[in-house]
Amino acid sequence: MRQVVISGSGLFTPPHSITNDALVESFNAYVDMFNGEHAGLIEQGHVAPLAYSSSEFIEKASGIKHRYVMVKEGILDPEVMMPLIPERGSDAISLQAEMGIEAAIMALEQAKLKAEQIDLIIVACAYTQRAYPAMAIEIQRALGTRGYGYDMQVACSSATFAIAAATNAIATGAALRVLVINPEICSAQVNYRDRDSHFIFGDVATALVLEDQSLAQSDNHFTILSTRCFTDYSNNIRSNFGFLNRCDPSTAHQADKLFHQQGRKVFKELLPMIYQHLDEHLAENSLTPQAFKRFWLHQANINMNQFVVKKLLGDEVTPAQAPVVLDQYANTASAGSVIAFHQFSDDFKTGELGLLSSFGAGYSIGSVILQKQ
Ligand code: CO8
Repeated sequence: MRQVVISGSGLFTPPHSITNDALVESFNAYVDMFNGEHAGLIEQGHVAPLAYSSSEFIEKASGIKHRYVMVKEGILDPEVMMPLIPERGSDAISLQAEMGIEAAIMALEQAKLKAEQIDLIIVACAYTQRAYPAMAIEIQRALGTRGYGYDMQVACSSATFAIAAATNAIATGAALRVLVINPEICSAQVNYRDRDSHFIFGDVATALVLEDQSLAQSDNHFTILSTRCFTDYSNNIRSNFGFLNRCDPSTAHQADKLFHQQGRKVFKELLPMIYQHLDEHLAENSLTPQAFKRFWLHQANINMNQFVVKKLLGDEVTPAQAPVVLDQYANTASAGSVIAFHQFSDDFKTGELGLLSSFGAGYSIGSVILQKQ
């Protein structure tokens, strides 16, 4: 079996920035508007009044301070509350492909590779902007890579599941060099009128180059020692968006087509699954948590991550052991742990171990054990 390495990573940060305060101000303006318009029904007890959001709550409950978005127009307008993204013609490059390409170019540069040396692209993210043709194939054409490409969706675990798929493809010889790209346009899926979730997500794109170690042209890489994937069905994080929506016009535009979740339940149910998954993955590889220099964890909630690292390492955990990027980027679905890897992996010395892990809707959990070469 071929040894597989990660030899490059890339990060594309969208141009627009939204602080918690700006988001809360627009949400609260929407609340005033809604409560004003429904004052009579609220007074009669037929409609429940909406409550204000607050930056203090958001930061305390999630650790999020800020997010980036591809298009800001509309999001903060209480009459609109969604990004207004004009549709592009079929011959123009898609928005999501454009984001992915930016990250991919950076990852290729780091790996010292040209696009034509790649023979598989996997676009892995929570949502693709169309069903077909695959975003990966559009990116393949735009970059000039060889071979084939496909899209896959496993919500927040898309990146780790794609790393597992790419590792298997290289190990078995189906491909020699793979680009895994995670272009996340979360802002299109957010219900900015929902107090429980209006603050959670941001947009971003990340990319990784994986290749057969014997072919690697950069000596700065991480060997993939092992990957592990787990799923267990749950409705607690869900979006019902899809082609079937138009087949029932009476419900086609209801809020369930956007992201919604039972955040508390997710927290309680997912944490034990994450502990068990990571325990088993480490045990299978005869490793203890203490053997790891760093945990590049999924970036959904800072409190959740602290539970995970404390369970693994005890109370004495330094920020460098589990870096946080969600304060700036918010939850970026599959890309969060890859952003953390991209920003916090330069200080590794030969032989040091790191663990990249994601968890979220499905439920799904993925983990990848990496060793610096
Ligand atoms: N402002 C002020 N107060 C608020 C707000 C707000 N915005 N929202 C809720 N509150 C209030 C509630 O009303 C409640 O009040 P009370 O106690 O009086 O009832 C109180 O604050 C506490 O509410 P919660 O119990 O809901 O608050 P939590 O402490 O649980 O925090 C979180 C909420 C942050 C959502 C938290 O539960 C969480 O992060 N859970 C983990 C969820 C998670 O990790 N989900 C993964 C989602 S991502 C994923 O899987 C990818 C999906 C695909 C990508 C989609 C892209 C868009």
